[in-house]
Amino acid sequence: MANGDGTAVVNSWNEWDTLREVVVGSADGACYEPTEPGNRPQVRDRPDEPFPTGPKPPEVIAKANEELDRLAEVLESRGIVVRRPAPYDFSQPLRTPHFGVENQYCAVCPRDVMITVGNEIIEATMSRRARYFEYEPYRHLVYEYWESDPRISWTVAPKPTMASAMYREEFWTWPLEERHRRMHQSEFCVTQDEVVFDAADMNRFGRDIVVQESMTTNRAGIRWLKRHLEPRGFRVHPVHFPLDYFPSHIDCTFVPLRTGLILTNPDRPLREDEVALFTENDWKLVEAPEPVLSNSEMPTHCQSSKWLSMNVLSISPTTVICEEQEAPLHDLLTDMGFEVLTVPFRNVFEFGGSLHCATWDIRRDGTAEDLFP
Ligand code: DAV
Repeated sequence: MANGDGTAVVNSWNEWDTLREVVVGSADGACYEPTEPGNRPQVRDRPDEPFPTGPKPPEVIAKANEELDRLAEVLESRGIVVRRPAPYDFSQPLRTPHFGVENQYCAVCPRDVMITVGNEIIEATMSRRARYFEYEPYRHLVYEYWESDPRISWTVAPKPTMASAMYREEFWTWPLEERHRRMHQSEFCVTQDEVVFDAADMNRFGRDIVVQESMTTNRAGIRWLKRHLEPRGFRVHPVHFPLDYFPSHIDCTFVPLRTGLILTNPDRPLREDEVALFTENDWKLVEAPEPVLSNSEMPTHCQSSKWLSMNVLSISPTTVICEEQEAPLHDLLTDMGFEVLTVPFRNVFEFGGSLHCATWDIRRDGTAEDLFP
């Protein structure tokens, strides 16, 4: 397989090996996410109020940037190289042959679009119109890495049309009972006709890649990943969390912390027949504690759940960075032998992500291990 000796400029095989270089997102130029067939953003607890459009207020952006900069400083203080996205005008509307959208989103969450799989960088197809060009703020970095080391490969996944036919708009109006009835069908707001995936629906475990089927990743997307990665020596495992009726991105649901240990979401158990892969290989699944903030205490325009609490960033198999107010999680991790570093990050929640979402690892120690022999 494409298994180097771990010395390439781009080298990251899992979520926890010692981190050497990372991209931290930026809120510069961020806009509110527009309403579109793949997304119905709502003002928290006031679903009838119109969701704002256009650029986010400068003070909201400044507060998030302060926390992102602080994270960058903490990482640098640990000797990790930190890179940032290039400026990008997200207020530009988009018009393609298949859709138009009034503005784009932001570069707070590189994890959603970019993924390092071993020595390869993959740009995800993305699932929402406003995020179609979200790879652009990272392209200067991709070119730099790709030019500097011939061992790096770079793949852009096929762009879907994002035409109306790609979406199932009734999804948004299904009553709860209907969602429950359909929970094992894995049919959400995107249909199965085109290849669709966000990078954040993947977890990396050495030569095994786990992919969640979700609102942002369909079965064709998983098939594409399988056909792309398996000839390169990886194994791709689809996973499902049937009680999550609005699944999007795996990193608030299933969070590997080191070899043999995964932090899980007590509200979203892994489908029963999929647990065996982990338990039969002696992996321990440990439930995250109840988050400190309830869903209604999350920022007004945040579209993610309270489980951003468990969206932690591992900088080594023994050191984890957590949001500073999540004391029950700090205690659990400390009890399990981790060194816990904390940073304030609540103002970044407004943009839909926490520490894992807001980063993209470029280089960690290690090579392709077989963790599920
Ligand atoms: O579980 O609330 C988080 C999405 C992070 N990008 C959730 C989704």
